[in-house]
Amino acid sequence: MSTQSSPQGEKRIGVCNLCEAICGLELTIEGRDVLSVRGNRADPLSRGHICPKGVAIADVYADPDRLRRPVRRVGEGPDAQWLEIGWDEAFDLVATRLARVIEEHGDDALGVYLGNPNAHSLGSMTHGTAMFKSFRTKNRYSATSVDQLPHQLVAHLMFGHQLFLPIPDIDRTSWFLVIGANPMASNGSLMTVPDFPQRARDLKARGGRMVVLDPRRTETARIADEHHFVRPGTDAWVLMAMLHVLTVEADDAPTVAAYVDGLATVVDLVADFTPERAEAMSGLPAGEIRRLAHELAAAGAGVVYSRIGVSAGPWGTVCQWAVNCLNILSGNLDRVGGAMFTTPAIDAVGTGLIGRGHHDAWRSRVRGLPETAGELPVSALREEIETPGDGQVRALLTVAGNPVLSTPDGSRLDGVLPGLDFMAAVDIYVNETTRHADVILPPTTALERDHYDLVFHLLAVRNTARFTPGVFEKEDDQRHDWQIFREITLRTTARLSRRAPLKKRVIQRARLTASPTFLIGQLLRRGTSGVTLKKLRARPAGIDLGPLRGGQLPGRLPSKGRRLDLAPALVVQDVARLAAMPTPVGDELLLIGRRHQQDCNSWMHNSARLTKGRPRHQLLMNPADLADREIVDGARVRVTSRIGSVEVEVAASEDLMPGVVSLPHGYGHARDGVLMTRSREVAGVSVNDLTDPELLDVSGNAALNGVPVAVTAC
Ligand SMILES: Nc1nc2c(c(=O)[nH]1)N[C@H]1C(S)=C(S)[C@@H](COP(=O)(O)OP(=O)(O)OC[C@H]3O[C@@H](n4cnc5c(=O)[nH]c(N)nc54)[C@H](O)[C@@H]3O)O[C@H]1N2
Ligand SMILES: Nc1nc2c(c(=O)[nH]1)N[C@H]1C(S)=C(S)[C@@H](COP(=O)(O)OP(=O)(O)OC[C@H]3O[C@@H](n4cnc5c(=O)[nH]c(N)nc54)[C@H](O)[C@@H]3O)O[C@H]1N2
Ligand code: SF4
Ligand SMILES: [Mo]
Repeated sequence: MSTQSSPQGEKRIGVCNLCEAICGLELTIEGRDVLSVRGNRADPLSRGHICPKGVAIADVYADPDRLRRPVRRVGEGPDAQWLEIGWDEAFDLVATRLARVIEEHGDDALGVYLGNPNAHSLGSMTHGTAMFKSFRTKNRYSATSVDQLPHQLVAHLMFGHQLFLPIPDIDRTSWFLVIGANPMASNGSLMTVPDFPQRARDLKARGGRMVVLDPRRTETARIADEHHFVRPGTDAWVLMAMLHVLTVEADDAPTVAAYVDGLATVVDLVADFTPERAEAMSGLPAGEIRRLAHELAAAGAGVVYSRIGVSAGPWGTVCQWAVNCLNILSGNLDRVGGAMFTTPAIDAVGTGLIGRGHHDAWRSRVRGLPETAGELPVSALREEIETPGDGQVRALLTVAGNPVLSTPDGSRLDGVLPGLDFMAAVDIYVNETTRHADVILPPTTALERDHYDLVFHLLAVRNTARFTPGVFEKEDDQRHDWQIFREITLRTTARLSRRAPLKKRVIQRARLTASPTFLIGQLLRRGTSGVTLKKLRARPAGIDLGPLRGGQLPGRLPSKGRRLDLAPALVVQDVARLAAMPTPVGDELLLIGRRHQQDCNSWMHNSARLTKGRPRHQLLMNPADLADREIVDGARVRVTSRIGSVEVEVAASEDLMPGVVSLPHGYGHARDGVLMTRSREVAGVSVNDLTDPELLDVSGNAALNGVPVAVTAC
């Protein structure tokens, strides 16, 4: 821990875990107070970058609404009271009730939901994973199926591992096509890229180009060299047409490396997907589609990147597959300036720490939806709780998640939670979801725990390693999340009549008892980078392992036989479904999401610092669409989908493609029993009261973008 005392407080190195950019922080603290937060210039990855949320990490730490000790709910709804209880009592209560449900109704009667912050906590990666393994339920859900599931499924099918994900080499590319991502607001996703604004300026300065396809002229579109509107949900047509140009229309027959199978199938598949058909579907002119394909082919070092606007759409899987194909066919996979694979100090892929993935090993009970990598689509959670019968979910454990606001038809999920026999939450707030829990177990937060990032070094635009000890010591009556997971696992399994063999139990206990930091030390020793925990402790800003390295394929392909499958059967079938999609009629409105730099999914609205000033949850709508409906800018409108309706203020914006409206997610806080003072004032409405659990990509990922809606004056 680097410590310097001065009258103005002590300097400490910290790390921000609020988004995937994992910025290094320099904090000034005094006693238990944070005096200031800055970016750490010495950090080899984030180089001093920080956004407004990084500063607000101090607000989470100091928030009086944050839970620090377990609470038990007494009473229901608006009259509910929360009683503080001791940790021992809380662990026993949770273990007893979970075990009872499993004993009486079977393993699948326990449902679990893992929220986004799990990926940002070391303890969750090491010990949370072990806890979930110990529950043998098929009713496992997470934010993955409202997010990046198509990326993982496609990586599993094409490369042989769900997390062997190609990352754009933004620092060396000369042509960067960004589809359905807004890194100026989100700071990058499946591309850990702290300081995106500077890296984008550097791209421009070396003569490179950035092109953005998005139904909204976003902050990223504004700084790009080119931006084109694309009708929501039709990117697959554009990408297929670009593949058509690179193959069917090319002067020379396309070639791929010897380790790539399936080229002929791809050429067949894209034969009818002409740029002209793509224009009719997407609104992007055929000539532009051809030019973009030619530019990519000629770029020398170019890369196509797409994210949640596309992966959380109706054709997420086809789109991610097509993106990979474009990078492969243009010769940009595994090449400097293209789409590259990281070589992190702890290689969660190569070491098998994270499984390769699988698909359709079982299906959900009610709707028959296939699992992916052991998870069912969260769009199926509500019906699994609501529908009686064998395997019905009767107890729910949520960890760092708020599915009532984050998943489709959230209000109906909200409505069925009180019917559970038992619900427990590992969370730091009484929020829209956890207010239904019988018990909430609050862990320590980012500034109070050690961190090594097992996930985001794997996805970063540069290879680095960093270990950050907790900035503050935890108080005696606090628990780290890994300690909570350990206790729930050991005490629940001890109460079950089905017992694993003694040897297995001894190993499990030993693993759960070792701290995450100890495990990191071991994992580093298993790697080949030469980085050790000791070296990392001596260099708290992090160790630079250099730029991404090309030429790693086929040696590092995780698939059996080190082959790359360009034409997985699942994708081939879904392309047939795409081909049958009717041409849009044009007069319906399509709803998409958006992220604002100062929002953080559903939970940072409790920071006064991040929520002061003008509200930013309005429905954005093109002035022409408003005029058609005789609605004035600023009016209250009713937005209605097949699922429900919400009332919200509308803001006219030329930035929206005509026919498209946008609402951010993570709002809708003014509900009985939510104990988050500032969030309740911010209120807003939840876009997921409009999104539809029936609208799914073939992977099971929710199609949150491109939802048909009507907008009327109130
Ligand atoms: N319509 C629409 N819906 C979306 C999206 C969209 O773009 N549009 N985006 C989707 C995406 S990408 C995601 S990732 C999901 C996110 O949705 P969720 O998975 O529900 O995650 P959050 O909204 O981030 O909620 C995080 C919860 O974790 C708690 N928390 C914070 N830090 C910690 C911690 O350290 N430990 C524990 N135990 N708890 C903590 C917070 O109190 C909060 O309750 O939303 C999805 N929903
Ligand atoms: N400030 C902030 N940063 C965040 C988060 C946050 O809540 N706030 N959340 C974090 C999380 S969990 C994630 S997963 C990442 C996500 O990171 P990004 O993927 O960059 O997420 P968004 O900013 O929502 O960008 C998605 C873009 O897709 C566009 N879009 C919507 N529908 C379509 C479509 O059909 N086609 C095309 N081409 N574009 C479409 C939207 O207009 C939007 O600009 O951000 C992370 N960072
Ligand atoms: S960009 Fe992300 S990691 Fe960096 S300070 Fe902001 S929220 Fe934190
Ligand atoms: Mo996400």
